[in-house]
Amino acid sequence: MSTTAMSPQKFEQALRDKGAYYHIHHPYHVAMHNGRATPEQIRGWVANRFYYQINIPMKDAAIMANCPDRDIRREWVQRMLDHDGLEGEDGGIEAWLRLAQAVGLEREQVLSGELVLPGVRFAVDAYVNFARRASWQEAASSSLTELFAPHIHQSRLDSWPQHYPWIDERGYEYFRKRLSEARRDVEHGLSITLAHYTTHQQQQRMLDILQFKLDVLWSMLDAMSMAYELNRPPYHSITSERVWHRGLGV
Ligand code: AHQ
Repeated sequence: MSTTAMSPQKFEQALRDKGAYYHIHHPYHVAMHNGRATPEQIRGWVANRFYYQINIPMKDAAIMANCPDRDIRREWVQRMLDHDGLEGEDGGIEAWLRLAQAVGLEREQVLSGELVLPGVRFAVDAYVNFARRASWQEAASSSLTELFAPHIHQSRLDSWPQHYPWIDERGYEYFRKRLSEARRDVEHGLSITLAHYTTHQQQQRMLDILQFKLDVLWSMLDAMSMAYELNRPPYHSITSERVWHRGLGV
């Protein structure tokens, strides 16, 4: 087993090869892509992914709080603004709420967090807590699942309108918005990553960090599969009520 460091080119390719485990390949996502998702499964996905979306700015703020480099912070702050918006510019969280309304969810219900499944909450919280306690470089590099994000956003824009005519197309603005934002994020995240991980051991650590983030995304869809495909939401054998803990702090 080689213990010499990979060249930056080989290291980047090793990161890109992790795309094999991206959640675009998860059966839940494949069903949505192929038009086999029910309205309840689409709505469940949108309401649960909202918890991920509103936590991204807090994750990015945690990275900035740990980062002493002004030039890095000046660039990283854009990610928070992309989601939280600016004066006169809605931002991604607002766009996601428009997606929620476009699939037939009530804005207030999504904001309440009552539909967020425990498994989704734990996965997202694991990501945010990792960003809070890891070095800013490791937390920044964990965003590199976005290497694969433009493809997944484009795949939704290509397939959902034809499969789900009942979804108001104005809701797709978020996916269009992320096509360019994700590409810009990846450029910055990749430059930080290729500069930071230079030894064999560090590079193996980064591959493990990326796998952790892939696990976060995959586990979210596993929780949704249990609830919305297998009809086994938490406590389903005891009650049909949504009795699990909440606390979406928007
Ligand atoms: O909409 C997404 C987004 O804003 C981000 C930020 C980034 C990060 O900092 O980890 N990751 C990410 C992702 C978004 N959308 C996901 C999707 O499937 O729509 C993909 C996800 C990612 O690949 O990490």
